[in-house]
Amino acid sequence: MKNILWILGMTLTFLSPLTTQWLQAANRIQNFEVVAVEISGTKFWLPSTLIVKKGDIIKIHAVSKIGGKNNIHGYAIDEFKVEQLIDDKGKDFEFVASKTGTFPIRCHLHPAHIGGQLLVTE
Ligand SMILES: [Cu+2]
Repeated sequence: MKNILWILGMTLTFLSPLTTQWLQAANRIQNFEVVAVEISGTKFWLPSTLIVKKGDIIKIHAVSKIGGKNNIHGYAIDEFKVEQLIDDKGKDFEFVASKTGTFPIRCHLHPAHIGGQLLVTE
C-alpha cells in the first residue's frame, strides 16, 4: 500500500509541471464586470484599464448605472470590432484579444464619456 501511494505521489509530482504548461498554452478565459457611472457630472466606464494576455478570451458583463433618460451607453473597442449598446439591464459579450498593444475603450455614443484602455501583453 505504501509503495502504491509513493508511486502515485511521484507520478503527480512529475506530471504537475506538465499540466501547468498545458493550461498556460490553452486560451485563458478572463471575466470582467464593467459599469458606466456618473461622478460630478462626468460619465466613466469603470474599471478604466483591463489587463489581459494575448490569446485570452475576454468575457465582459457591462451594465449602465447611470440613471435618467439617457441611460444607454456604448462600449466599443474598435481594434477587436467590439461595439455594444449597454443599458441598466446589462449585457454579456466576448472576444479574443488576438494581438498585443494598448487599445482605447470608448463610448461610441458620447465622445465626452470617459472610457479607458485594454492592455494586451505577450
Ligand atoms: Cu456614454
